[in-house]
Amino acid sequence: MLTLALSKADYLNLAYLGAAVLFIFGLKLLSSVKTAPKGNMVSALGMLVACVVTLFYVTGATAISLAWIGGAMALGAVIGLTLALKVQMTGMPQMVALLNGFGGIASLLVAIADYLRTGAFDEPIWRWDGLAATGLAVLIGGVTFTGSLVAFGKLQGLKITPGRPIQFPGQKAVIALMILGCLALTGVLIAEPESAWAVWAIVGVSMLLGILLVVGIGGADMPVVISLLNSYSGIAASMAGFVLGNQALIITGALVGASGIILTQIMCKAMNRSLLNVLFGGVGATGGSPSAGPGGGQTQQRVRDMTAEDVAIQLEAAGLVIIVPGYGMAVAQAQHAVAELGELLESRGIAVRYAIHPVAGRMPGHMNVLLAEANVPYEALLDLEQVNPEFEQAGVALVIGANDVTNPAARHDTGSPIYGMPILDVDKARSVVVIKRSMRSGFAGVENELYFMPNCGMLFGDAKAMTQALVNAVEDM
Ligand code: TAP
Repeated sequence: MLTLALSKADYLNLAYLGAAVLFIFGLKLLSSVKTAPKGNMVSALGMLVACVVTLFYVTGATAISLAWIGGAMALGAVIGLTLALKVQMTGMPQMVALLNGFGGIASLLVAIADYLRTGAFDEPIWRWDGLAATGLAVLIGGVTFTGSLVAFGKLQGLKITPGRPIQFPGQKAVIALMILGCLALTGVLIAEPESAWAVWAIVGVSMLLGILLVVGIGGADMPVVISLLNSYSGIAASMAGFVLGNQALIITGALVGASGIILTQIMCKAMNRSLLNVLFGGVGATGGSPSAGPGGGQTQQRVRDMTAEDVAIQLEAAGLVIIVPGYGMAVAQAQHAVAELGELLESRGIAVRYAIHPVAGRMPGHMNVLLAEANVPYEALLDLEQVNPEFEQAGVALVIGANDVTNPAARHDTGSPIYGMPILDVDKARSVVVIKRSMRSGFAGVENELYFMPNCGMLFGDAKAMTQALVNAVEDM
């Protein structure tokens, strides 16, 4: 009779395999808006399984280890929960940037701790592959940590990290040399494992490298950077998994690394950026057009002011209205008023579509989530490629709190930081109406030439109040 005797390590690996299956299944569910919450829960269950078995099988679960690890987990959970509950949806990219950064520094610390622990034995047993993984975990973890902090600062609008790309001649060569230097230091570590100085040198160079890689990228390209750093944090975790010989960490890190790089590729395509340029920290450069100053703007050109009643007349006369939501709609929480206006126009026989730019707002899918919350039918949401040919048939393109994603300068102004980014062709509609509060610029910090076009009118005010005013004006007609 065949008997199956499983060792403790077999049970551990089986549990890790189960966790990995849950992660993959969770990722699959995350790919659709409807199943995403379930995907989150399934992945979280996988993480719980991985944590519990690691705690009880790997650490040996002595009272002391449980107290230390449990205490650290409880502290981390309280901080994480507080941040997650407090963060506004518009602040999600900053939150994700911080989480990536913490992931990177955690991998770096794990790798260093394991290196120092091994070195403390009387006769340390070094393995070349463990040392290689140590060097790479420190390199990628360090880059992820400081790079994410710079990305956080840019997204948060901190003065110390200006949104414009900061570049200097030979920057890419310096970056390439720093990467090669870290790899050479890893080689030194493999050849002479006692050279702790090499580890500390990789820490220093990688942290500087993280800063250089991200300061060279313009604020408008931060969505690409965040997904790239997310991928890096996964690769760093995977390397830390090799250092510890922990299969769960290797698999989880690889999944994060792979899905992050796929998302980066998708974002690069959406922003018309080359992945290589993003990897080497040089995108959105060349100075940029003058930014409109707060409350007024620097331009001497005049814009056309409109009232809600003027706009209502145009809406009533349009066969097709395309609504273009952006960050301002999210800030004003105007999505319900927008949905109400859409329904009202539809009830008057006017076709309504919603144009969704892939980076409108401040996170991937931001506009989809908000409009779904307001029960806008999913079929009415058209992405960039679908909607752009429709603008020529539209009577009105109603831009609600969107700015950069509608700026025609992206098509021709080679000096603009958004040059090359695909935009929504709102200027091709018969009439464009823009709801915003002032002439202030959008996230990229550049003036929008759309506002000075002859077919464009401005309805100045808060997105929610103005959309509500439009609902009232259309109802009164
Ligand atoms: P933005 O270009 O950021 O412009 C938003 C506009 O909304 C601003 O010009 C602002 O003008 C207006 N606004 C703010 N609060 C408002 C309110 N309460 N009522 C009415 N208007 C208001 O937005 P966008 O067109 O959605 O483009 C997104 C930008 O963010 C892109 O540059 C993108 O690269 C970047 N970004 C995107 C992401 C992702 S993944 N989506 C992540 C990070 C960065 P006033 O101040 O004059 O009102």
